[in-house]
Amino acid sequence: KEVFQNIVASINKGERLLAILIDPDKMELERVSDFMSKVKASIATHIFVGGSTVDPFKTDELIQKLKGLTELPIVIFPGDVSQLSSHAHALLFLSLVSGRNPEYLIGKQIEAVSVLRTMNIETIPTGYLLIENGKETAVERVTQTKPLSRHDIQHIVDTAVASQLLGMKCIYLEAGSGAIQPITADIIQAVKEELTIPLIIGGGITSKQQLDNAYEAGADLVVIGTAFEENASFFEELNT
Ligand code: 1GP
Repeated sequence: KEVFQNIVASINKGERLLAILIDPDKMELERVSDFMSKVKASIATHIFVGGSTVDPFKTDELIQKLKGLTELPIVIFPGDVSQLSSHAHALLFLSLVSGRNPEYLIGKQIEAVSVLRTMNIETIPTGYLLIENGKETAVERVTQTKPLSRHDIQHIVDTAVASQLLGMKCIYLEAGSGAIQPITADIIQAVKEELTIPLIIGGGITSKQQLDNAYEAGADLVVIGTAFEENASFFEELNT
C-alpha cells in the first residue's frame, strides 16, 4: 500500500502533488527518454499512464521503459482492462460513479480480477466523476455515460461523499482530456470541504495559473497530460 500511503503522507505535510499523464498511444518509445529527462527536472511527483483506447502491449512496454528512467511512482490510470501491467507500482481501481453504465461501475472491475490475481500490484479504490466541460470527451464516448452538470455542485458533492462512504480511498474529478473548461474552483472547494480522502483533479489544465488555482481551491493531486504533449515549453513554465 506504499503509493497511497505516501500520497497521504505528502498531503499531510502540505505538499502539492502533480501527476504527468502519459498516453501510450501518443508517446512513441523513441521519445520517452527525452521526455523523461524533462520530467526529472520538473515539479512532477507521479507518473500516470493511461488512455481511452490503447493497444494492450503498448502500456506494458511503455511502463517497463519508464521504470528505467524515473524514480517517481508509476500509476496506471486505466481506460480499460487491457491496460493492466505488473510493472507499474499502483493502479487506480476506478469506478465511474458519475455515470449509470453498470459496465463502468462494476463490470470492468470484475473482469479485471482474473488479471489482477496474476499480478502483485497495489490497487487504489477511486471514485471517478466526469464533470461536463463544454464539449464531448473521450470518457463520455467510450463509457456511454453523461457527465454531471457543472452547475449542480450539490449533486457533485453528494456523489463524491457517497463514494467516500462506500469506502473509496480517493476521489478523481475529471473534466476530460483536452477539456475546454477545467474543473472550476467552486466545485473543487465544495467537494474538498466534505471529504477526508485525497482529491485528484484533472482535465484541461494548460497553464501554471490554472494549476495553482486548482491547488488553492483544495486539489491534493493534479493530473496533466495534453499540455505536456502539445506544448514543449510547459515544463519550463511550471518551474518558474
Ligand atoms: C485526462 O484528467 C486527465 O484524463 C488529464 O487531462 O490531458 O486535459 O491534461 P488533460
